[in-house]
Amino acid sequence: ALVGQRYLYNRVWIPDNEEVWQSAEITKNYKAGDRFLLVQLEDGTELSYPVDPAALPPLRNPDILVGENDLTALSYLHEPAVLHNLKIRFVESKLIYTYSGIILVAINPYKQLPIYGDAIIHAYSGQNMGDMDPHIFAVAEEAYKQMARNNKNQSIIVSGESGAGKTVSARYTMRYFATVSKSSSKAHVEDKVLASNPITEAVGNAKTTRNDNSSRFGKYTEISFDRSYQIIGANMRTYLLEKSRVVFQSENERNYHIFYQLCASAMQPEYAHLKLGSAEEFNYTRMGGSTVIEGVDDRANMVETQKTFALLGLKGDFQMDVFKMLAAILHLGNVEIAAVGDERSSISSEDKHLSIFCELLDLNCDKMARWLCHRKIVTTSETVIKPMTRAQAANARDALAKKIYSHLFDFIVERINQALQFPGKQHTFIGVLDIYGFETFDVNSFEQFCINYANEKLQQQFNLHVFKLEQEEYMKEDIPWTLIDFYDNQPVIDLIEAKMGILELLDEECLLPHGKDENWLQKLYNNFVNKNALFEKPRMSNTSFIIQHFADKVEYKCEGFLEKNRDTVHEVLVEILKESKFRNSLSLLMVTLNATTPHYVRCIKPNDEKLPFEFDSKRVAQQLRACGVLETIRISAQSYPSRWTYIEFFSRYSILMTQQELSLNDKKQICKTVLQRLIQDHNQYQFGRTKIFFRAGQVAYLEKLRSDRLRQACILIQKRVRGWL
Ligand code: AOV
Ligand code: MG
Repeated sequence: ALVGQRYLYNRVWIPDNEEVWQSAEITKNYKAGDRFLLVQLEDGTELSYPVDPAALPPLRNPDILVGENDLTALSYLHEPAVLHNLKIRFVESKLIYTYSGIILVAINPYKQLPIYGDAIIHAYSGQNMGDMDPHIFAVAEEAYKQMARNNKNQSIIVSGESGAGKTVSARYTMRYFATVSKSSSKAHVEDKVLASNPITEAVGNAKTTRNDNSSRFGKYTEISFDRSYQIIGANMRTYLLEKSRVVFQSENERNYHIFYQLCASAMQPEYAHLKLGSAEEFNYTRMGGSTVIEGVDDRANMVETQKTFALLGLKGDFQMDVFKMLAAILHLGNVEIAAVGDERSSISSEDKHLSIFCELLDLNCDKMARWLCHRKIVTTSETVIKPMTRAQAANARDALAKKIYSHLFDFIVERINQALQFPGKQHTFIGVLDIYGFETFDVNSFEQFCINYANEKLQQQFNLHVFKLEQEEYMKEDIPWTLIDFYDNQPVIDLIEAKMGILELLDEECLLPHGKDENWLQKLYNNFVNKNALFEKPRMSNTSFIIQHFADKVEYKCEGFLEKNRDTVHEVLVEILKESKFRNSLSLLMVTLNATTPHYVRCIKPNDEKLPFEFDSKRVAQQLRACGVLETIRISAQSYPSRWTYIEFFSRYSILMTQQELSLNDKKQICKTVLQRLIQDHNQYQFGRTKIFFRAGQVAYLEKLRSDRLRQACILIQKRVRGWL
């Protein structure tokens, strides 16, 4: 069929090193078996382009479809079409939002746009998604409307890579709900719900090389509504805070914002007892080399943080306790550990920072100094106390700092949650998920493994949802159920979480008294190399493994996996003891999400320089592949991407209908007869109850027939006119 269509269309996309794809026109008809395609590029250059007969270059869409606000309306659905459409909208029309079926694609403009005011919120309120320009508010409205119409809980799932705009999008959806459901009577419930954002950002966000305000944890906020669909409170669950940042930051990165806010306010008398100074004076805040962020005033932000705490009812005493713990962590990081020979270490009893640390937390200083440099080993027969080397002791000190911070973080979240509980019974909720997206760096460790595993689960949830929706639509339209080959990432998930999978082997190794990262890795090699296609051993390394994720291949370094896994296992245990339920689990999140109606927002970072409206095709293409947009497109392309009602079809293509066909009085029957005549391959469409379902490429074909007919008609008219003259 493609070869046949080749005669009809001469506009194709060919790969390009810079732009990923470039537009070209075929100048000589392609014949089956040809190894070269003669094409002309847009700048006029002629090119002989080598082709593989099995994979001819993708076709361009007819012009009427370019700039569509829904990508799935494109007739040819493939990467170049999607990329081109997004680019035209973003660069030429400055439109950052586009639908891709049920997904909202949001491209970060890196510029404040006047499209978020209350007037715009009210304009979207009560409207239908299809009637308005794509917008984050349209998604929020859709969730709100479906909640009210179906009495069902909803979720808004925001994903995308670091700096793509997830947190900003999540904030806007929350503002939308706060605005449309505002009631004058309540005690600023909406304001309090919104106030949870700046607080969690102060303690859970930090400057990274990719984003000055990067979230270093995942967050699911459930906004509760009563029977009249007004906000009556909220509840947050957080996931996987990056603890290592408390004690270590890479170059040009910072620790959590709150530390700098506190240091910037150190001179104020009420903080004198914290004995702080500038952020330059503390190891834990100066390690990244730069303690300030351009355009950010840490001191002013401290005032805001305090105000927000107060708004939530978390008053002075509570705040001071938090600040004390934070100051204690900074002092702990400055405690000096001296080596005593090769085997031992010690801390001077004069150490100023240790004594401040102990004073702030009300601890015994001598004991602390001793236990930072020794460890207790309990065996069945005896308990021995062993000295630690300087490196081990420094490690223990950092571990303590991480532990204090992560407990403090959980404690703050817990208190915010308490502050967001109001009297009144929750009728329904809308959950907003702002998680970190799929990550791959030069060196990937346990953190990336967990993040990518979480994304793998989200992707699966998404695939199943799309599949279910398709199925429902087919049933509604009485279309025989045709099996679509869906991409299913269950095999990767199995590799990770099934019995004897990567995680179980990791847990087992952690339980062994002499468990080692390398031994665990060896077991992975033994179990999976050449046995599981999604697992590889890198050719040049004995310390890493590669997983083929749905988005990309990622190489993980095994170093530190055991220790970090123990840490999470241990925390889970602590959690269980504390409140007999572990809320922080991924599977619980999946259960929640599955019980809601999901709405998806995929954020795209258009360039790495944070330049306004700059579209780097390479980077965008890479993200479209990774975030599942192309995957949905592929699912659409395999099923019936274009759906037209009979009326729509009739009015657009009546020009293609014969007098005889038009004389039939049943419009639906006319459409059927015409289509059967125009497209011989009956597998290319299906007649539903109210709509016609087209396979990819068919609408483009009909458009071509239509424009040819119009042109003929024009010529005919011109001839007649000339004849009259
Ligand atoms: P992220 O949440 O996706 O990254 P953010 O939401 O923090 O990314 O966005 C990063 C920055 O991009 C923001 O601080 C804004 O400057 C800008 N930005 C994003 N969306 C918009 C918008 N709609 N309009 C204007 N500017 C925007 V991370 O948390 O690092 O994965 O972990
Ligand atoms: Mg974020």
